[in-house]
Amino acid sequence: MLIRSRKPTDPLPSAITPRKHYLDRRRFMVATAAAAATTGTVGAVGVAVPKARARPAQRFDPFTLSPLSTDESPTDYDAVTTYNNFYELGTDKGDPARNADKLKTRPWAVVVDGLVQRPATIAIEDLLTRFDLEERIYRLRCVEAWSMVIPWVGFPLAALLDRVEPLGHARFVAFETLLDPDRLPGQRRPILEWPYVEGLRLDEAHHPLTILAVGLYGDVLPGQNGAPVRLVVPWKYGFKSIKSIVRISLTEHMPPTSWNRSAPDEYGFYANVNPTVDHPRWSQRRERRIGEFFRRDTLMFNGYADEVAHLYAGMDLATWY
Ligand SMILES: Nc1nc2c(c(=O)[nH]1)N[C@H]1C(S)=C(S)[C@@H](COP(=O)(O)O)O[C@H]1N2
Ligand SMILES: [Mo]
Repeated sequence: MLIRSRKPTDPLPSAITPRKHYLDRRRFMVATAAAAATTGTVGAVGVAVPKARARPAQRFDPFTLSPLSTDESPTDYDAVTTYNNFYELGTDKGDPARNADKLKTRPWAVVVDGLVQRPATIAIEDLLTRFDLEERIYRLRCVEAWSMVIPWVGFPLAALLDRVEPLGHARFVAFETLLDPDRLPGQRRPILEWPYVEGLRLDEAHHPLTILAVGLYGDVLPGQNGAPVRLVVPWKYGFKSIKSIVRISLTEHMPPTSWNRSAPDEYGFYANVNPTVDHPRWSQRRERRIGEFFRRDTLMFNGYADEVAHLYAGMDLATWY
């Protein structure tokens, strides 16, 4: 285990380091980590080596451990970074790691716009510092037919939304992945309508478990996991957690989502983890935790019911799947 974690009760780094030095140091670390991440590796025979083996030298440090973290063991780094879904980098689970060197993450900016008082275009290098966003470790479960526990480095999406001041009639948040077939060659094939898009209700987006991740295992995010910044919504099926984001827009109406658009009978807008609602083509009762032999029962809201069930009070979750 490579995480130097901090107990929630420990002082924040900002409380023990003069503020300016702390921010300068953070800016430095993120920038050098980013630079390291763009250098790909090619093996002796010219075959691209999965990025999982090329861990960047620079790491996010220091950080606090979010009290929302599970104490279950994190899934091995190699599994987290070589068993992925990222159709813009290939449809096989191993493709994203093999093709991640195509995804250049510089230059990169995230636009935050729509129904907000203060729209912003944020260079990725400035994402944490521009609004003084505090990154933490969030050790969260994620589930699909398989499941993992991933120690993300991220910050609450709510913190970013607060800074741009949503207008009163904003009710949803729409997300968009980079559209660039050179950097995401899977976009040359019409598997989905590109760019990949996702959405949340504004109250879901404000929930403290909804984070924007910029790293995992203390490293800068690898391309296959959605570099340089991706959403993580741990009580929903994996496809809601959109990768490699370039736009976040506040809207009045429910935005389209890629999988709902492509197969509306199979994928709803909400996609809350729900073992009692079968996918039309398979049961969603059980999951295989990567690294374990026996399958385990999938839990309502992926085990986060205490934290999020109130968001859906009064809704029929078989209708709103
Ligand atoms: N842009 C984009 N985001 C995406 C996907 C994708 O194909 N494109 N796949 C989704 C799916 S189906 C899953 S299960 C998760 C996987 O995230 P991970 O590889 O970090 O575990 O990413 C989600 N985000
Ligand atoms: Mo998925």
